[in-house]
Amino acid sequence: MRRTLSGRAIRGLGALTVAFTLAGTVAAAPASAAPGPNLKITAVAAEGRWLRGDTIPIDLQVTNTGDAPATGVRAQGSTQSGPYYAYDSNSLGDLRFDGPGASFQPGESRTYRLTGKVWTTEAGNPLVRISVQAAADTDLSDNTVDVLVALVPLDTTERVAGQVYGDANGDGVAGPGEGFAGLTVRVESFDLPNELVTVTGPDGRFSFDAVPVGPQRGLRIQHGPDGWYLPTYQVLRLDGGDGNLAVNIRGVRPLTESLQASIALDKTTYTIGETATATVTLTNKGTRPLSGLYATCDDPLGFGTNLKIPQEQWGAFGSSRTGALAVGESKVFTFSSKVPDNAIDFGRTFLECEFSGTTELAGPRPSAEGKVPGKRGDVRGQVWVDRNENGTLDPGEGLAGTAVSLYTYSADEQLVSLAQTDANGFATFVDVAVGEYTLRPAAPWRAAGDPAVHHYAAPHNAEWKIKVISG
Ligand SMILES: [Ca+2]
Ligand SMILES: [Ca+2]
Ligand SMILES: [Ca+2]
Repeated sequence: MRRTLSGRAIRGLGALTVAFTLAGTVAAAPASAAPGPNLKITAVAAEGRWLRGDTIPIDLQVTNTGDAPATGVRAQGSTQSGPYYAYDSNSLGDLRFDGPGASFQPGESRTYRLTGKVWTTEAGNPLVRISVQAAADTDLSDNTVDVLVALVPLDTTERVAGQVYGDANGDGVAGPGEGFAGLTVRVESFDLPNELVTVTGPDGRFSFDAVPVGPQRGLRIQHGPDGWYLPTYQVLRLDGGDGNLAVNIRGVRPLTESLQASIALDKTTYTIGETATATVTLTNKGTRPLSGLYATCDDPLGFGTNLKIPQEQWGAFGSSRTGALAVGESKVFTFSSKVPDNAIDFGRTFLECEFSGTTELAGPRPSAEGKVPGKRGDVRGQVWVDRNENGTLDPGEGLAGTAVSLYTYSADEQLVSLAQTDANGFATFVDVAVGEYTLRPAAPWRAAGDPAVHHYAAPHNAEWKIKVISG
């Protein structure tokens, strides 16, 4: 049995959110059912405001209404009319047409969620025919179902409205006087015929009456007043519903303005394996209570040199992200942590933490370090001059026969080692403790950029290359 969808039925669909199973859901049982397996299928597209590019599910139920097991059960779908619905055959699971097929006992019923997408911009709605088959099905009239996938019509538009504001009192909502007036707001998308532009009113509000639907419409906001962190771009989904009538763009002051954070270590020098004690102090120096605060202590360079603080030791400031500080309140944390083995290869250990908030931006990132002395070695590198001014080190650009000095990387810059470059500009400082240094060539030369020499033990060591200029 085959049924087709009439034009009148399509026009009568009306509401977009409704999808229909149009045929085959109820098949009259034969007057005298023959013995054997008899599969029956029903299917319906999930409700939703579906756009091109969305993953659109179709739920199908397969039942063996016969009196014998059904074997070799497979399903497939095809688009009968309208834009092509490309489905993922893996989503059919054991019903996959290219698989061995599933089995259904008499009376057994299972549901499957087929997923697919419509990419084409052809108008209309896909009519998808889904059929199941089994060996020796006694009645084929109920093995096929046509499903209409109702898409949001391409010419649909939607109102987009919102408010841009600076949340001065930190309560998460736009209060009186917090709106940012006079900011340009744009809706951008590669497939829009022209960019839509407006300007926020005195209370920071903006609106666009009719923006064409699309899964990703960019909303771009002009930068806010100085000192405010304002999200200047966000992606909106426009599906013709009313989901974008209150697009609130919240600006915040940087958390560094209110949260003061410091880290101190109990010693300046550690031996490997020793336990270091760190004291972390947080103070709310601002004019409003802070909440949703949390700490993240990491090892940004990935060298394994940093002290590890288990997240649970932060209490509310840990993974629950519920740390709070009243105005003027301080909290002091004390942690003990073993100096990691890797620290000796770099000559230092660190504790670096970033403090942030669930509704805050740009928090403080304090750090502290301790020396972990012991390893020494030669450190080799090259001094070069960009003679052809092409920005790269070319053959013959090493600076030959020049004295170079290595100084400590510290305010008092103490001389550590001296060396002389060879014919190709290479120099080796012999038996130097691992650590951070500054290189200074003899006059008239000076470093053109960063004069840092990072001297690490193997296997972390690397040759330095420092470009110099005259004068
Ligand atoms: Ca059947
Ligand atoms: Ca507010
Ligand atoms: Ca060059």
